[in-house]
Amino acid sequence: MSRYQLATAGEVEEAVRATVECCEVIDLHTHLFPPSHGNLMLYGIDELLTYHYLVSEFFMIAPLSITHDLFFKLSKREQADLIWEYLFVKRLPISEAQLGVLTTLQMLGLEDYIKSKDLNAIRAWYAKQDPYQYARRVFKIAGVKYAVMTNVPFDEDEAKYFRSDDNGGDDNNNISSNKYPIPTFLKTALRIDPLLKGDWGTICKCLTLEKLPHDIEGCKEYLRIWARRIKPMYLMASTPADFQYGPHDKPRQEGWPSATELIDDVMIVIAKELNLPLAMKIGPWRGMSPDLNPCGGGDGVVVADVKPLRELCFKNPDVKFLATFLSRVNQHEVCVLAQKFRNLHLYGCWWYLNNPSIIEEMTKMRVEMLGTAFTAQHSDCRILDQLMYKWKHSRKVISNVLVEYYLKLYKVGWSLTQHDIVTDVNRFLGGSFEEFMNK
Ligand code: HDL
Ligand code: ZN
Repeated sequence: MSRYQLATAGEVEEAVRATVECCEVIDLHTHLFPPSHGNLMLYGIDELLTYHYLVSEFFMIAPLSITHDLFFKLSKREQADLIWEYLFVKRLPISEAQLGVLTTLQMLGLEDYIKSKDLNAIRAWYAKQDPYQYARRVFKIAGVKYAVMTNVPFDEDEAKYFRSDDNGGDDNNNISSNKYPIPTFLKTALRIDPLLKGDWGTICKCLTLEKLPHDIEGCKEYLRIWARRIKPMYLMASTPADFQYGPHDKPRQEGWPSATELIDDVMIVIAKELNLPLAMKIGPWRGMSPDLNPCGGGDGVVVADVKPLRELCFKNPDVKFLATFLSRVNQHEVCVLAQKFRNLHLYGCWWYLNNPSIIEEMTKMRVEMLGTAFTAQHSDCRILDQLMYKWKHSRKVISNVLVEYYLKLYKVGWSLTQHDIVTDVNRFLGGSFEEFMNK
C-alpha cells in the first residue's frame, strides 16, 4: 500500500471511497450456513422474496382475504409469487428490503430480468447454479473475507451436522474433518439464547440429549462439548424483552435457576475457562406479532436497559464482550458505555437499524465518540445472496460518513497517506473486531 501523501481534498475523498469499496470485510454476525449443510443454506429468488422482512411488509398491504394461516400454508414459490405481485409489480419496490432484492439481481448481472420483471426467468437462472460455486461467487462479489454464522446447538436440524460422523468418530472431531465441511469463508459462533432467557426447560431437554445431569455442572459441560465440536469464535445470545440481571431477577419457574445464575455460573465461567468472548444482542421483543412467527418475522424491538451490560463489563474485566443493541434509542448510551469499558466492543447496525438513514446516524455518532474502535456493520444475512446487497448498501453510507470525517482531519493539516486510509478503513470493517479479539 502506497505511502503517497494525499495532496488534495479530492484525493482524500477518492482514497476513502475506493478503499471502502474494495475492502474485504469481516461479517461478524450472519445466519448463513455452508452448502454442505443441505437446505439450511438458503439462496435464490424465492428465498430472497420470502425473507421475513418482506413477508411483514407484504401483510401490511395484502387484502384481508389473504390470512396469515392461508399464506403460510402456501409453498415457498407461491408465497414468493404473491410478494412479487404485491410489493414489486403492483407498487414500486422502494423499501430497503425490496430494493435489496433488486440490488442483488443487478450485482449478479441479471439487469435484463429486472427490466422484464420476469420472475420465472430469474428462477430458471438460479436453477442452473451449483450451490458450492455460487456460495464462493457471492462472497467474492460481496467482498466478504469471512462471515460468522449463528450456530444453535438447541436446534437439532442444525446440531446434527456437527455431531460426530456416522462412522462414530468421537465428538472432538475437528469441524473441518467431519463430512459436512465448513469452507474457510464461514466461521462458527455458539448461540445460547435459552441461558439469557432463563429457559431451563429447553436447556434440560438438550442436557438429556447429551446424557448430562440437569444442573449447573451439566450445563457447563454442555457448553464445553459444543465448544469442542464447533470451535466457535465467540459465545452469543440475545435477550428476551423482559430480560433481568441481578438480585431482583427471579427464576421463570419454581426450582429453575434464574437467568442471572445461568449467566454468572455458566456463561461467564465458560467464557473465562475457554477464553471465548461473549456477544450480547440486546433488545428484541420475541413474538411481538405472533401471526408472523411462522416465517421468523414476529419479533419486534424494545428499548432495553443498558445497566445489565454495564454490570457484566464491570464485574468481569477479563471477559471480552461484543455487543449490539436493537433499539435506536439505546445507541447513544451504549456508545458511552463502550467508551468507558475496554472489554466492550460495539458492532453493527442490527436488524431494524440496518437501514441507510440509521446506519448514517449511528456511524457518525460512533466515529465521533469511539474513533475507529468499533465495527461499523454486520449483515445479519439469512439468505446467502443478501450478502451482496447488504454490504453494497452499507458501504455506500459508511463511505459518505468516513469521507466527511477524514476531510476534517485533512483540513486541520494532518498529513494522510493512502496507507493510513486503508489501515483505518479496514478497522471499521473487521480490523477492529480482530484487534479486539486478539488483545
Ligand atoms: O436474533 C438475531 O440474531 C436476529 O438477527 C434475528 O435472527 C432476526 O430475525 C433477523 O433475522 N434479523 O436480521
Ligand atoms: Zn441475527
